[in-house]
Amino acid sequence: MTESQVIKVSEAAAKSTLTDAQKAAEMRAIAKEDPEGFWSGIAQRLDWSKPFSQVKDVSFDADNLRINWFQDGELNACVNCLDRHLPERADDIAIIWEGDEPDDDKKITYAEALEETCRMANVLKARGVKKGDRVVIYMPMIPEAAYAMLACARIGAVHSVVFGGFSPDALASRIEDCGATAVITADEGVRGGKTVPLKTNVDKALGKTNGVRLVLTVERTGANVSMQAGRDLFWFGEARNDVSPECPAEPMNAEDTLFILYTSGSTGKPKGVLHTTGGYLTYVAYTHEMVFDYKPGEIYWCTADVGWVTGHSYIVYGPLANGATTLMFEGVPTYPDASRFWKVIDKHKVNIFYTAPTAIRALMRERDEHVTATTRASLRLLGTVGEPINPEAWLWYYNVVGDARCPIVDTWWQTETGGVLISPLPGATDLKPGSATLPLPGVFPAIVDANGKTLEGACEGNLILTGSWPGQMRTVYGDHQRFIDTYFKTYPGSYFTGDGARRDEDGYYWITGRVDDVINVSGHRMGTAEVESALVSHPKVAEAAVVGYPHDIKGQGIYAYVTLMEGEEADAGLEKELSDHVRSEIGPIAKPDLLHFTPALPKTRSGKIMRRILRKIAENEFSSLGDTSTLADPGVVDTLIEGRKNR
Ligand code: 6R9
Repeated sequence: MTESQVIKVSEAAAKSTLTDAQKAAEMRAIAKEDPEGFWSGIAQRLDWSKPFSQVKDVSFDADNLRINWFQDGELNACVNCLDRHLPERADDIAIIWEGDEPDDDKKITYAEALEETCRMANVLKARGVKKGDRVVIYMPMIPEAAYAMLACARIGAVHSVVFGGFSPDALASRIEDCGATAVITADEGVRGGKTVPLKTNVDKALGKTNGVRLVLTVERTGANVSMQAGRDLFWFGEARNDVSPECPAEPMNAEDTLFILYTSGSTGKPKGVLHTTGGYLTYVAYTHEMVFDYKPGEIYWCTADVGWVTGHSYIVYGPLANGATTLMFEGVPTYPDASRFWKVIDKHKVNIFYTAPTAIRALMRERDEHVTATTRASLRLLGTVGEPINPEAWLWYYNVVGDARCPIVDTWWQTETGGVLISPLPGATDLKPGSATLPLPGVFPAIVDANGKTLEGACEGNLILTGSWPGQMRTVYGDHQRFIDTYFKTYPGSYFTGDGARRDEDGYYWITGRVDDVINVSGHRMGTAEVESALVSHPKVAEAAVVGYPHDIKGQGIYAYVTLMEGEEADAGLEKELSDHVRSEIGPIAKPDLLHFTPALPKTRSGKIMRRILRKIAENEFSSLGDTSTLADPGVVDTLIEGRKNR
């Protein structure tokens, strides 16, 4: 496979009606010449209760940072996702829910989704939750998770969804950081035939933090969970039927906060990425239609979890703002067996399917019969997100899953960007396996070298964005300085993505991965510092250094170097103990894939750990360690290499 392989969409899109190249080129030109006119036009796709008079007020200057879009406009995100569709589509399906067990599913119309959302909003209101209050949502993939998000949006409360796989400790620190007063959860989650004790985890988390006055618990399994009088409320059994099915929507300013979502950065503490209402909703509605070429009546399925940004933007807000039918899947790709995705596609006649490279790689290892036993006849477009996709996985997805007739949109974006920034436009962009291709109209990336010099033509360096787009994050909740320092200081005047990228002679972008201390495990971001601080919080650990290394399925695996306290013995028992410790501190996704006990770490004379060397050793690249002369004790390197070879 060479990168020069180009897949022409004319063949790929034989059975589809897609964006034409001419229209895409015109949009790019307008966005460049008249960005304000361009975005003002795009924003008209939403219903504004008060129109905006100014499109944007933006400065990327770190000393005078301003990011405002549609600033004096007013709208409500929930109204835009639900109410406004009722005249035309009250009985159309908003959400197809596919449960963990293949015979468990249901369809929810727009009218039903609105009623459930209003009821939930009324329960929150009755318990004193008001505009600006923070509500943590810790839910499995059930429709009530979407109602919970939209109910918050309806009354102006700020939701912060915490992935159901996070531990009680990780949940507590997020509740604490955003000062949440309410939590919406379920008795248990169900995934891959196993249950997850969500309510019990909430109880444990609330033992460590104050301020939460309401825990609303949706009965998913009916398991026996403990309920604290005065604080805890069951949804079906108590709250839902006591409130009105109607609830007025709070008019929100375009720049009022819609949600906070925690993501890993290069320090130990996850950051609360904050998105506002008007710009975010405009951007996700626009990109959902452009990137997925969404046509009314089509069935669209994004396999992400609502705990991640992909679930926010492309399961809930984008599709619903467009009046689409969005499929929500509770389970995992391999339960009951590895054909589940393809069977669900046939069962619900899915037209557009969006998943992660890690899932594709895992399913590619299974026999192709799992795929070929299904028709997938309804499919016309495939998408990926979360990490670079290797060309082998791309081609398998294209040829086997898509029968060489569905274009693939490889969408590059981040929690911070709110929506997709770089992606093919299906029908308009020729595809190259492994490349996210070109920026969307209205998006202006550049590649710079380490000194900040903008590189032209074909080149490789760090990826920045030179101008704003409406879906951009506005701040780190509670730490605006961290926002400025992280994104706007490295390359003055531009937003720094933290990613490396290459641009080829056709102007196509190839994302090469993170250039900071963040690793991408199965498409989930993990800060190395977070895992390190979990490890050193164990009493037997003296020091830890964590790096990423190539992993066949996960993309990157977590490689942890650990030095023990004097007198402690490294053995398999302790290895498991430390793994379990990280799991309970953060969650299963942070569990090290490889634990390497070492008597010492490579340090400079000033005591800085040389991660470059640790990365190379983890990658088994012993011959290219680079300069080791600044190490306080160069002998450490030989010990580390010996240790690596014995793994
Ligand atoms: C949406 C999402 C963001 C990081 C990002 C980059 C990596 C995402 C990618 C991709 C190559 C793609 N990433 N999509 N790398 N090609 N199509 O994943 O958000 O969880 O914040 O992760 O993921 O490294 O910086 P988030």
